[in-house]
Amino acid sequence: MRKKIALIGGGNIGGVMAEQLAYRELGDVILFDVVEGLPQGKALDIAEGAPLFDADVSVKGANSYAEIAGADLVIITAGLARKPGMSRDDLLNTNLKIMKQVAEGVREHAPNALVIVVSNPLDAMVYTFKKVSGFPKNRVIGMAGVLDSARFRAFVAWELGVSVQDVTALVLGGHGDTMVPLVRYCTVAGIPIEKMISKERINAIVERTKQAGGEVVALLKTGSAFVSPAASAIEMAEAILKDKKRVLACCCLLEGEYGVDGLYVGVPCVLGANGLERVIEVDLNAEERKLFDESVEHVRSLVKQIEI
Ligand code: TXD
Repeated sequence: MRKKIALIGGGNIGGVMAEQLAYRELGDVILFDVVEGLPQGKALDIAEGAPLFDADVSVKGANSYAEIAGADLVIITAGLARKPGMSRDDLLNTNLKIMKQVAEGVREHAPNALVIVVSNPLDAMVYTFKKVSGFPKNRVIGMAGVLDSARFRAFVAWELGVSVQDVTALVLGGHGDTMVPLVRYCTVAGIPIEKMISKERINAIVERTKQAGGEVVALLKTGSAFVSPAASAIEMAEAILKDKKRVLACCCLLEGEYGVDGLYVGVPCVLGANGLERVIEVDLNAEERKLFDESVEHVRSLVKQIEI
């Protein structure tokens, strides 16, 4: 029996996820959006391409939450994306209203689903979904660290002219300018990058990682990155759907871990069939701890603006 995956938001990221999830036969896809015809048109287009990937899955579009009934996994991208000159935080008020509506729809029609939140500002949106839905913390996880870590890995691989496959990296903290790429834990086939790249180049790579989202927004001008975010959400979805116990940087509800209580923050965790299976606490030196705490405080200030 194939899993049922509901994508709430049929825009740029939602469309790419629907295509990738279907063609990799990760489950039957319901693409939901408030715009009439948009999810139905994208779903029909993707479904008609399925024979080219030997993909025997159902892909449907929907404008009614009733059609997500019983979904096993829900991935939420509903909300506005940034335009040039905007920060992720600028999306808070608009996307907060949308997220509350989405949380109510998912709570009513897919009460047992595992949920991956993608919408920005991510740390505040996943917190909002958790509060409104009342779902347990293992079933509500935010996607940001997988994308930020992928960007960090790509920049390191390009710097060294090595395979991206051999670069591992972790980016912790909030999904914004205060994110914390952990240089000490970044390796190429186990070799610390500090033994392969100069300090100034590492600093440049760290800065580019933090600004990578804005770099794409400035080039696209009409929206934000969508292929790599879609791929990142699918990395998390696959870990859950296949019970892979992946160790990934995800936005999780901390209840004492890292000295944080009651906030969603990006940390390493184990993802499997039960969603968030456990948070992994890595040692942070004084400098890393300071940067992490600063990032947590930024998340806290954002969440303080939310009334639920
Ligand atoms: O790493 C990350 N987490 C970020 C997330 C990476 C990149 C993009 N990030 C955020 O994801 C971005 O800032 C947005 O907040 C979301 C979705 O980005 P996307 O590029 O997919 O935005 P689009 O193309 O505008 O799609 C959003 C869709 C659009 O089709 C709207 O009609 C729909 O959301 N929408 C709704 N769907 C359901 N319910 C409601 N209320 C609703 N309102 C709008």
